[in-house]
Amino acid sequence: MKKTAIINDLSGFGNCSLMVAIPVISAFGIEANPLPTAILSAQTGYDSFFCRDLTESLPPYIDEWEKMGVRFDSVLTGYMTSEKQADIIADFIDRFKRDGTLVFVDPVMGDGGKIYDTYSPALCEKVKYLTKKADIITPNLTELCILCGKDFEKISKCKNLDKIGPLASSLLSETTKTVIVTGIKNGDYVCNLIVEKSGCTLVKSKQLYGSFSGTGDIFSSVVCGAVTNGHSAEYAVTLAAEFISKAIENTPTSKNYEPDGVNFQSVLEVIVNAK
Ligand code: PXL
Repeated sequence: MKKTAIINDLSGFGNCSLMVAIPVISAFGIEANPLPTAILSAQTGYDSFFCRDLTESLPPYIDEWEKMGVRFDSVLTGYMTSEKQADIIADFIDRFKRDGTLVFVDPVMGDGGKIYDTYSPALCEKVKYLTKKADIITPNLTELCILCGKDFEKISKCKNLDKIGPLASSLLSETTKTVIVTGIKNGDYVCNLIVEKSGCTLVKSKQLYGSFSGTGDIFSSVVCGAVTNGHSAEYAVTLAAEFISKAIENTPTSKNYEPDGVNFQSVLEVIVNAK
């Protein structure tokens, strides 16, 4: 059985991070091995939440995995709580990346032009450093602008998407072969742009009402699962967009922002049937 190390927090409510990554990766028929970075009563978009950072627990946890001699087909990272944690995750990648191990870094730092309150400029720098170790990165437009030092307002105002491709391709390297810019709003559509050395591919979906916690984590988990199973980035992104659209259709809400996230549990068969 293939194995993916999932480095993320466990939030009790919000349908995000490990709460989505474990079931989604499992639906691909891949063993989902969690490395929990923090526990939260609910994700940070709720008015109140408890958070216990697990940074100090990571080194002995990782050492045990190393002693077991486990090998991963892929590694997926997401939200992180501190600079020290980012350093430990970078070291984890150096220790566990073997020939054939795919590294997916979702550079979670913000959304809608805003950096999350819990992300300092120093932590964003660490995330930027971590992206350089990844085969595939999945920034949203806000995160792409942070990674490239660009102004979100200017980039997001452009009606055509011409400015985004060159920005994303500036992040390509010998290591990073694919940059997927997620959730770009364009008229009635939401677009995902896949940027590789060979060119750009745009995957368009109808824009649905609302903004939901955890959809970025669902997206990165689907991309990780599909590519780990040998599918192309385009197949993975098309599947992620379809899965998220179906989950949103199954999530009745009248709120502009829904901290509870989407009801992805009811549509997991989309992945099981496409894996
Ligand atoms: O979905 C990203 C995410 C993950 N984990 C926690 C968060 C967020 C976004 O706000 O707060 C704890």
